[in-house]
Amino acid sequence: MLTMDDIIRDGHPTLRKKAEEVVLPPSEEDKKILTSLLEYVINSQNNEMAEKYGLRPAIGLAAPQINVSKRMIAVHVTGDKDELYSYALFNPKIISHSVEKAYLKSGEGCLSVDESIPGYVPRHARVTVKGFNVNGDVVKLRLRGLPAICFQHEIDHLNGIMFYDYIDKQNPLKPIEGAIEIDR
Ligand code: K3U
Ligand code: NI
Repeated sequence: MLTMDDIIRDGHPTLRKKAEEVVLPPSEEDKKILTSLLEYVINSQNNEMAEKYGLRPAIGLAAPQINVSKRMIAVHVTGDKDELYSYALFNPKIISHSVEKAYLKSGEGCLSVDESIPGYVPRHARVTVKGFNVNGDVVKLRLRGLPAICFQHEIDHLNGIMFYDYIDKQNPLKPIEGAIEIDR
């Protein structure tokens, strides 16, 4: 079971590398890693587990954050209508996105960043993500709202990108023209 001791922190070179594609069908080892990412995220949202093991709550996690430079992510988050998006994917890819932008009103956080960094993070409002589940079956998802933001945050980790890279350094709370504000 993963804990915060397994999470590498900002400044570690793995967080800035482009992660390698996972060879499919996946090895048993890669399946275990993928499953452990989703298990962390689910456990972190369970108050008893989070307290017992000191897990910082999260809605997503990417393999580079546990110092595995391979293209694997997990997301466990609810959408606007309380529908659950619970996915662990190999080789996730944004295959199309809206021109329209969106951002979280409260900004973003990251398990690999210990301090809070205020500022708006411009994202695509809607994305279509294609990836492969633990069995190697193709999965295609059309996303908006917080789930869309979360998948983009996690896929960025596979490309060595951190959320704060997008924050306007002069004016972190500069309005993002024409963007949807997500208040969650
Ligand atoms: O955003 C977080 C959250 C936790 C519990 C309930 C509601 C929100 C915590 S930070 C988080 O989940 C990161 C995790 C990371 F860095 F390891 F990937 C992912 C994230 C995705 C999108 C927006 C903000 C944070
Ligand atoms: Ni993160």
